[in-house]
Amino acid sequence: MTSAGIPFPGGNLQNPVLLAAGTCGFGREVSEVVELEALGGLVTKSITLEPRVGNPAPRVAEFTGGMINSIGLANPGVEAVKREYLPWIQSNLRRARCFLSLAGHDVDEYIRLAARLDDEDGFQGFELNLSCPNDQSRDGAPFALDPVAVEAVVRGVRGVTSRPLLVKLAPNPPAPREVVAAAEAGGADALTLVNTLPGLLLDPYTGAPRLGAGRGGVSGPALRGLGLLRVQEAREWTTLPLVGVGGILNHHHARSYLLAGATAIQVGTLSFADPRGANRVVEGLRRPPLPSLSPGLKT
Ligand code: RRO
Repeated sequence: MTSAGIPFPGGNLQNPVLLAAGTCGFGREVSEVVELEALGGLVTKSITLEPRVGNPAPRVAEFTGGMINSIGLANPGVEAVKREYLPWIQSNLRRARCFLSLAGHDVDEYIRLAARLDDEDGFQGFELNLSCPNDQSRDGAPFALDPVAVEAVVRGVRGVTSRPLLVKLAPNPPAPREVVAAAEAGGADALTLVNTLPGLLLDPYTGAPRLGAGRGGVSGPALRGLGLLRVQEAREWTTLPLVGVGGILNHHHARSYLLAGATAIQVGTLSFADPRGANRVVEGLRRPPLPSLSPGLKT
């Protein structure tokens, strides 16, 4: 990190720590507890063309290694975001960068979303969410598992905006290298690795799913090893900036992602347990590493 910040699509980041999509609403919702302007930035809840009510409760459940969610893309829809949320972002975020997360049923929906938002002010770029494990479009198979679908969405959106495009990928594609190549071929400016991993928690006595929707997406420490692997291997395959996300609880974990080749990192699950956790990661990264302690450090 230089005093001028970290080069990143859409403008330098003041530090490499962003809030992950779906964990901070549109910024305003968390602004009384999180010091947003001390962060590198945030990614909003995924936005769809029409409002979505989301899945039945409970939508989140904890387990020893993290948590599982099935929010079901609950969001107010693009027109309400323009009317009710973007003005706040525009007047309140100066130093922190903002990326709008977009999600759709098909290529056309992503294109229409980007086109409707492109002329608005207050944000730097888009994060295309191609990897929601809780969307039943395409028979529940996220775009990010299929290189052909990834390239089609990214190329389609690239055709309607010159803003930076981050592309959020899944942790479990059958052919990870092909997916990375497809996102790059379509015109991605950066890759966000990774979204949550499909999973299921059951009540051990009744067998009932702990989530109202049944299955969901696993996040938190259980995901960190896979997230790091996806970042490190992507670093071998592309020169695009990478944003690492998955199980970051502290600055040690953030450092691991940066050493694996990420330019920036996102904090997600941590914020639910500790809303100021991302601010603490920023503060921890400012302190010099302690190499003499690191060999025995269990992170
Ligand atoms: O809303 C969700 O259920 C959700 C989304 Br869009 C996503 O990308 N990842 C996730 O774990 N949950």
